[in-house]
Amino acid sequence: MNRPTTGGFEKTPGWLDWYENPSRPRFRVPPGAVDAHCHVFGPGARFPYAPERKYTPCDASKEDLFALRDHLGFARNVIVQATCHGADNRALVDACLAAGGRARGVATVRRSVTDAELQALHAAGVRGVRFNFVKRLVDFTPKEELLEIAQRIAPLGWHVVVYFEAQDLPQLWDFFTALPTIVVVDHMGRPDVRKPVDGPEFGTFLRLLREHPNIWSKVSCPERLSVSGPPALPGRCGPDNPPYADVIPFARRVVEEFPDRVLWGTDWPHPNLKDHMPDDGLLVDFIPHIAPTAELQRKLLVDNPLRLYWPEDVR
Ligand code: 0GY
Repeated sequence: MNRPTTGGFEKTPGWLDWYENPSRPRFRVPPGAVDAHCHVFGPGARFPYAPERKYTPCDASKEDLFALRDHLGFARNVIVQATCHGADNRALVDACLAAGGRARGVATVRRSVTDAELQALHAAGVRGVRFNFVKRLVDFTPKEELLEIAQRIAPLGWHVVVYFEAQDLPQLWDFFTALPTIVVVDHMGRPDVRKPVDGPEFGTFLRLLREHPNIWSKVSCPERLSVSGPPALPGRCGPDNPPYADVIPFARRVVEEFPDRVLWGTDWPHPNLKDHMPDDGLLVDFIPHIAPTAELQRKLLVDNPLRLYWPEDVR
């Protein structure tokens, strides 16, 4: 992969660049596997970062994303619009078009989006919109505006991806459960993994999925959720030395209880990590710890993302 560039923008202080030489994972993903949560950033010189952004990343180009896809053994990507590009989806669309059918997208749109613009996004491969409730990442958008967007994208067969933090779920519950589409929760609703997996906070999240069969979850971002961090000896990562061990019980619970409604992604290039940048190969080695059987792995990595993003390829 190339060295990260910045395209004339000044990176947020302390910004960690993505890992240049990820290890080759020991775990072999099944044929047709999808990395269902990743981003492209810029390059800023061609696709400038949005004026309203809360951080300025290093560039993370489509070429680098596709090289990572091939290195890790994935067949396809789902590229999620990152907040540093606001509602300007040009970098996302460019990457989807360049992928030759091997990438789909999740866009950010405003209420002002036209039907023609939605159609153009669909033609490029967009299949969802993302609503972000993480306060350090975005300014507030009124719920009625989001609901209006959801009602407009529903007839296209798109879904809504939501990103929020665990403590905010109770106040967002009514809004999420009123959405007229499939709803995909990013990173298990960001549980505090110091709290018990059987405790009330994660219990609320599990209840959301139990009571609402249209709600799915990404079991991604152990590196973001972990307090224990990566293993001390990454080279010896294995059954007795798993990566991000404190996240495993949470992700495994979700995979085992909702095997047909889970997705997994690298989250490359890992925005806003200040202490530690994960080796993406190690992230892939996390998968068998949360999806311990071949059947669970196939659902998580192939069947579920295909149903949502490439339904025309489901046999
Ligand atoms: C992620 C997580 C983060 C950022 C964004 O769009 C974004 O800027 O999603 C974060 O900072 O937690 O999924 O990429």
